[in-house]
Amino acid sequence: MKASATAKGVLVVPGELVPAALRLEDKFPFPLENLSVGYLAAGLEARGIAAHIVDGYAERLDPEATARRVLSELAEGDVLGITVLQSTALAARHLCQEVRGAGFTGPIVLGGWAATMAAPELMRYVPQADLLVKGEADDSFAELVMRLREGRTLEGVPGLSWREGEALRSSETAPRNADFTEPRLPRHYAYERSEAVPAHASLPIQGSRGCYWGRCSFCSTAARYGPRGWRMRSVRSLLEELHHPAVAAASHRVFFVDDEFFGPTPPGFARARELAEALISEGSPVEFGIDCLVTGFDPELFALLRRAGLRRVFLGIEAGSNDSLKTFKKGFAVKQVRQTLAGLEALGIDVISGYILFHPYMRLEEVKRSVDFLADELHHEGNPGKFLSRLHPEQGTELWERLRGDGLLRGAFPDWDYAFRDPRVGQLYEALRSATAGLRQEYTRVRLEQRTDLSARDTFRELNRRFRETFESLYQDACREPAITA
Ligand code: B12
Ligand code: SF4
Repeated sequence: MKASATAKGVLVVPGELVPAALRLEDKFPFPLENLSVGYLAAGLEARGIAAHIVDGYAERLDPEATARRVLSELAEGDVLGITVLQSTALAARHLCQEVRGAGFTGPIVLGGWAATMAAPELMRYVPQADLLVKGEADDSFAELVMRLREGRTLEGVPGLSWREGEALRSSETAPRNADFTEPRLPRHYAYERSEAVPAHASLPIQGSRGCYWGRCSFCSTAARYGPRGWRMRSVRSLLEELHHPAVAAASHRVFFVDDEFFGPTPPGFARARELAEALISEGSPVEFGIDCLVTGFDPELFALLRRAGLRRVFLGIEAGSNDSLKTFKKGFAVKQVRQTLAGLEALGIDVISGYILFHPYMRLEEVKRSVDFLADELHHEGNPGKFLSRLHPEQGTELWERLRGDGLLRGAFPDWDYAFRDPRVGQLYEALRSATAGLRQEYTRVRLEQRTDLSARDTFRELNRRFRETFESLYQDACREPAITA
């Protein structure tokens, strides 16, 4: 594991193993560019180290194509850094196998969410990797590359783990959260070649890190940063990024990828007001979207944000049953969801809803309530697969720990799964999946035709009607089964 004195950093977002036909960002104007590698590249460049980015996800490269692209950029002696989510660990492993198979002997470094939440498991899962950095690595990755270039000791790099024989050793310097009031601006690499970004995608901006609420039981952000672990950027710094010539020229559509745009805290609400007033007084042409909690809605503030360019809000609604909301520790009830949805609709702001229909602790009645809420109150006439969305237990989250403690956790990293506490819920899920496979295929077919006409909408409506009919019948069957709790 040697880096050359002039090593560059090659940063990679792994490509999906199976090219997905319908990804979230195909339906919504989410960002495609990945800020993790954008911030790391800026950190390297600030130290005079060249950074090259290969984004297999954004470019829809499969693992083989991602590996070929990486190998065409990677010189022996460079440092390869890979950002890994739990869902992309398999693709990351595949990439490492290909790169080592092609003879690359330089350092391979893993980082990102999976590295932070499940360091030993990820290092065991990807034996080709030499090093792993936990936490925010805006500066520590550049520090690591510098030391590798100069052949200095790696001891003391914050959050670093390395191998010693079979054992995994970790630095005594814990990962540090970057100072995020006035951060170094990330490299918006996807916008350096405008044809690389689809027209409907938004440019990502991160206005804060962590989430002040920080309690939701399924959420990796809550597990990583904890309650009150929120840091916000100043308005000055946000405007600096929005005014940057490359950003201004590249996109009139921006998405704040903050987990929770307002914190939610009084300083966070005050910052949103200050930003909105600044954008309005500039006559800014930017349209933007945010993620926020249902409880963050304030009609007067949102009316101001709407004037400043707010057009869409991603709301983590998650469920249509109060019991499920309690299991998720969302801190609000279905009644507040209704009020917030009505308020946003009145202002003409689009809602993108996060929904987890099935989870391991739900009772049968909760399934029925959540299906009805999604169909009747969220006016869902899209993908029938949304009714089959289910919790993916992310390692280190409260729900993952609870499942482990209750003996319901199944599988292994990164493919964690679970048994439903009420087996009837699990059986209903499986029965629905197989009975509605045809409806989901039909939906995918129509979507891939990219039709936006009324007949496509009628087809979606009809598919949803048939889905509910099937659901009602299978739900009644499930209710007739005796309740046995696992
Ligand atoms: C915007 C977003 C999306 C967008 C855009 C993704 C993109 N291209 O960036 C869309 C909607 C497409 C998306 C999709 C998904 N997402 Co998403 N997403 C986010 C969100 C809200 C922001 C991402 C971001 O820009 N972060 C800002 C960067 C700067 O932070 P960071 O990633 O932590 O990076 C820092 C460190 O981790 C570290 N680091 C990161 N990479 C590396 C690499 C190396 C080598 C090193 C040394 C360090 C390092 O240094 C960075 C700088 O400080 C995050 C939550 C979050 N706050 O990150 C969820 C999040 C990453 N998403 C998540 C999930 C589950 C998904 C999906 C699987 C959802 C789904 N069911 O389809 C898919 C996966 C798609 C994919 N293959 O990438 C989870 C991941 C959980 C986990 N434990 O793995 C998160 C954390 C949400 C959550 N709280 O649970 N997502
Ligand atoms: S509000 Fe969002 S980011 Fe905050 S803990 Fe809940 S799910 Fe996570």
